[in-house]
Amino acid sequence: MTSVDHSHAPPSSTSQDIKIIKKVLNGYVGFANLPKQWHRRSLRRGFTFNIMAVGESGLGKATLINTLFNRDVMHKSGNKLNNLDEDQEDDFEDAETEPSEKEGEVGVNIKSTEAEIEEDGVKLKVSVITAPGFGEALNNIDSWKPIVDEINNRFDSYLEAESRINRSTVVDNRVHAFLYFIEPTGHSLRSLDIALMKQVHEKVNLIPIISKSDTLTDEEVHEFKRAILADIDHHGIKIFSPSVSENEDEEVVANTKHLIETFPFAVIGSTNEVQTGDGRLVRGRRYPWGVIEVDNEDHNDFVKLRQLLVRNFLEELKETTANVLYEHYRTEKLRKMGIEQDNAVFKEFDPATKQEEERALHEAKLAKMEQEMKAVFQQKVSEKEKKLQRSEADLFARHKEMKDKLTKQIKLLEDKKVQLEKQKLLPQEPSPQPAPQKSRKGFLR
Ligand SMILES: Nc1nc2c(ncn2[C@@H]2O[C@H](COP(=O)(O)OP(=O)(O)OP(=O)(O)O)[C@@H](O)[C@H]2O)c(=O)[nH]1
Ligand SMILES: [Mg+2]
Repeated sequence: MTSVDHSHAPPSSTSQDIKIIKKVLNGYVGFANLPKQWHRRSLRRGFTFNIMAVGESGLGKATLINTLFNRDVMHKSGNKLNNLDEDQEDDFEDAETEPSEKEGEVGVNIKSTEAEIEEDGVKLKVSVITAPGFGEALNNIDSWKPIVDEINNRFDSYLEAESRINRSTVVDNRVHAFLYFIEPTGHSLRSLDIALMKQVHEKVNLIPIISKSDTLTDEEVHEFKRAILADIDHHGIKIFSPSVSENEDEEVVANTKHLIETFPFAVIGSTNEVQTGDGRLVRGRRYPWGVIEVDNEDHNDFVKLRQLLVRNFLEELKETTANVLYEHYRTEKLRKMGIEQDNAVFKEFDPATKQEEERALHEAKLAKMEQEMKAVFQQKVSEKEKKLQRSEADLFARHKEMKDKLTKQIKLLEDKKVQLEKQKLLPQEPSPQPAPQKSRKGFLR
């Protein structure tokens, strides 16, 4: 930007040409502020995160979710299966207002619990979707169906909202993370586990976890993990794996790789504080032989799970849901409806195609310019040619004219010559006036 400093340039006519232009050296456009703007907007609107937690009854789903957000998001069941620390139950405050789930109900239901939590002024709306009744029937062949239906319905309502004209109000209810709770048997996956995971792995970010891992020894956990990964691999089940970008900080890369190596996480949950042998107050579970600490990486993988779900990869989970899983669902759905997606419509989103398009456009422009230049040149040449032709014709005409003139002169001279020669022959014949001719001859000499 330039500005004229009038104090240096008085408006007198004499100094009109001597304007002193001061350049304001301010190249700062201000887009570096974008993250802050985005941050403020996000703070105002808050973040949403939808987790589906599925596993058989009493596997510690509610406890783990509460441990994850460090508050009573979920209602804990009275099921004491594997609960070695029953006195902890007394401290629990029931935070959920929803009616108590599934007494005497048959089949799988879907339940959603919402909670809005705030940390340092940042709002997070968590929605926890559970499937009470899963795996409880005598025949669990179709146990997964209501779960898959729920995931699909959520995709469908997003698809519907997205195709409405006013998109600003689209609420994202899609499942961003799917925690599958594996019973700590120490053996291998059961057919129910495999059937469920196979049904959902292409629709959600599947995160299998071994729950209540305090009921297994370290060796058992190690062996169980190995067996689970082998099963998952054998059945071609895809589990969520955070992306590792080598461009990132070395420490971040190492940490992410370490997370992946620790799959599937073996976790414990507890919102109760207990005192350790050395007098520390920690979240954990007390045993006659000591305390198992929730937030201690040497004791279990809870800290890693929290990193994966909340601290480091919440955005990536949401992005993968939107860009990969939902996109896949949408394309498949449209294909089934007989609407083949016209990829040309999405061309501009593909940088390679866009670049190619721009190159083609540029080339076409160049070709057009070349054509125009050629045309101008051609025109100039033909004009010159015409001019040359015209002057050639001119010259020719002039040449002809001169030639004609000369021919005429030659003829005239020749005629004269003949006449003279005739006259020359005359003196041999008697001449009436010999003397003046002589004198003329003498004059000519
Ligand atoms: N040993 C042990 N017990 C746990 C752990 N997590 C939860 N429990 C106990 O297991 C019982 C069931 O826990 P919930 O969190 O209610 O389990 P749930 O999966 O929500 O159960 P349903 O709602 O019936 O499906 C409770 O008594 C918990 O105290 C754990 O990591 N280790
Ligand atoms: Mg529960």
